Amino acid sequence: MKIGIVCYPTYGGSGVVATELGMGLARRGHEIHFITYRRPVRLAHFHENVFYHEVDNEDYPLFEYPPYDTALASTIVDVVQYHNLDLLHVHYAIPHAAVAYMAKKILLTQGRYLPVVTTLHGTDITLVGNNRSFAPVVEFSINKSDGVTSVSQNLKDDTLRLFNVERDIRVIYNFIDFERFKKVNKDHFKTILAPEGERILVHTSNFRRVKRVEDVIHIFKLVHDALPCRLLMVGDGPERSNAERLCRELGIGADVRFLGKQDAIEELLAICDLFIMPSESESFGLAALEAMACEVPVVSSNGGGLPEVNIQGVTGFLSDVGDVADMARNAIRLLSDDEMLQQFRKNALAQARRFDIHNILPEYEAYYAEVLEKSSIKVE
Ligand code: GMT
Repeated sequence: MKIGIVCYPTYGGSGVVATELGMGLARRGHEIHFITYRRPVRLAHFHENVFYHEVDNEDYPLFEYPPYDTALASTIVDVVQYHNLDLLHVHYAIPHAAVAYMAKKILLTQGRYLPVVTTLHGTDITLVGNNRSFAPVVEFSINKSDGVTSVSQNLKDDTLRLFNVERDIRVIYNFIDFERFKKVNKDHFKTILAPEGERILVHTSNFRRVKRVEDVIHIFKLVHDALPCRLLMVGDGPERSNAERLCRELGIGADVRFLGKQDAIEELLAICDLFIMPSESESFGLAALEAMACEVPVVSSNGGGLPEVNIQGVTGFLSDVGDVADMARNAIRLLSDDEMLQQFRKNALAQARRFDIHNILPEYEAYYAEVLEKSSIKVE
């Protein structure tokens, strides 16, 4: 198939999933065309069957906000026409699903039907999409897509609860590539970061409010009071300076390392004992899955789709959102018991294998085939 993929190219779950999906499909022989305003972070090297089309968002003194949607729609039309795409897959509803509808309408005037699949990732539904300034367009464009997928059952349920959706939504989970995410020996890192054999806790995110980064610090403070440990904070975003200030206030600054954005996240996960994810809501929690694939158990909130990924008492523990005392208790329990920690490490890996890229990619391929078949009936 010739597939166009529209996504956000920056650090963030939806862009990562879209890029890994495209590269995985290309390895399976499909021709993939990424259409974004910047080269996706994970598309660093040359890949056979992969094309990249940059959206040229012309600026002009009249524009306070350059009209990205218009530029994106024009680029989609252009790429579909000249590369003869079979299908367009847009990731994150805002504004991609609405822009895809516009491109589809333009292409129809030229006698070409462009089937569109929209993947809902989370905040496009639960946080931003639900906002009054976007909701009518989100609802409309979901209903106008030829296929809609969501990354968890919980996100599907939320979408049906929050919007008047007339079409079926297919759950296709986030996935993980074990070629990259696996436990490797990085003991030399461990010697540098935890020279006395301290336990290492880790949090990775985009440091937005929804991640409740300050909860991570409060949890760590309680664990730190109970046993020798260090915390790695990976990523960057608006809440980072608050978190750094809180560490200083709590007197734990020396044992917390803010590492900023990191590409080789798997190398850091390799030396970690516990992943902390106290998010307000998480449609799936790709970062937790990445940790589990590297045999790191997870202490998380039970917000959104997290219970579909992190299994209570098996791969980690779940607590109510904001219950830092309970999360800290669970962390201390796990980190103080070697046997239990080893068992949870194994369980985490076994659970992560359910989301192996080799199982999930065929689900997307089958779904595309279904959508294409229905679309061909429409054209006839
Ligand atoms: O986590 C974020 O805020 C980034 C966001 C995105 O769309 O880039 O991530 C969402 O999509 C990921 C991939 O499908 C999911 O694994 C994350 O759980 C989801 N984030 C939230 O729901 C907060």
